Amino acid sequence: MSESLVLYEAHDEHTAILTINRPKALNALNPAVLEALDLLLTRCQQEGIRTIILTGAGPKAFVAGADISAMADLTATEAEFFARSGQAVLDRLASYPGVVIAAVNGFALGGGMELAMACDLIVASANARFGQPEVGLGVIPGFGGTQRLVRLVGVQRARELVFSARMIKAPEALQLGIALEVVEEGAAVTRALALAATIGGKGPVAVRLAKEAINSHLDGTLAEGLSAEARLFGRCFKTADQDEGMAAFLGKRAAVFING
Ligand code: DAK
Repeated sequence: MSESLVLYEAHDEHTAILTINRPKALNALNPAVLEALDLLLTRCQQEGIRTIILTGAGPKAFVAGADISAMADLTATEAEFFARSGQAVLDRLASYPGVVIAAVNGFALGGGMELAMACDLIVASANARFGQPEVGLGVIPGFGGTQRLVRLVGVQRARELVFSARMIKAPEALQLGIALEVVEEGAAVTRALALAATIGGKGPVAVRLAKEAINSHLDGTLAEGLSAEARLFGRCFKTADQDEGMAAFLGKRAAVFING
């Protein structure tokens, strides 16, 4: 059997590292990789994984884009299907009931940048390179790049990056708000694990509901977002974690959350 296209490593009971594993093709995304990722997201959910760290195999690339050789001969109908199935996997990442951190360890181009932007947080190594080169190939970003990039950097800068297909280095990605942090080369996964540990000490239900509330801002108006926030805030008060978190504060002790 061929080696797995996406590797699964349980770092601890609640944290998994998923590694896109096609280093010879700079981890380019083809339908089989997307399917493998989709299956592993199901596994993560079934196993109660609260934080997923997504990275690329090898020192050179996170993901250098959709696989150009797999895309070159697509018909318009097949291309639309490919785009929709890619978007579906990225939507699963974006709405995963837990935190997803992209550890970008090199090129994150095209579909690779879109994959990173579908994650909740992006930690970039100093050698990370981001870009949406699609117009140079005669296509547009197809995995949500025209939408998520606008939300991260604003309309005008997104236009400039997409129209010019300009590749940017880690410091600019940090300055534009694409990367949350830049760490030294090779240290992105380690830093992501540290973030996972910090988040893991908080109320897991509250973190999930906070993600849902923040995402609802992205999908609608401010009024809709505030309404969702109020609803989800109310839901917290049905949880044992809320009782525990507040009792622990008042009792001047550390909270022990049960994720319920
Ligand atoms: N696809 C397939 N193979 C790729 C690849 C890619 N995206 N990127 C790199 N590779 C392969 C190279 O072909 C090479 O393979 P061999 O020749 O060794 O067999 C190997 O990885 C190493 O790459 P290089 O030799 O080129 O390495 P360099 O260091 O010289 O250059 C590079 C690294 C990242 C600058 C360069 O490889 C490069 O420019 N790669 C292409 C980057 C790119 O254009 N990415 C965007 C792809 S387009 C849509 C859905 C989705 C999308 C669009 C539409 N719909 C269906 C509508 C998304 C599109 C994209 O992501």
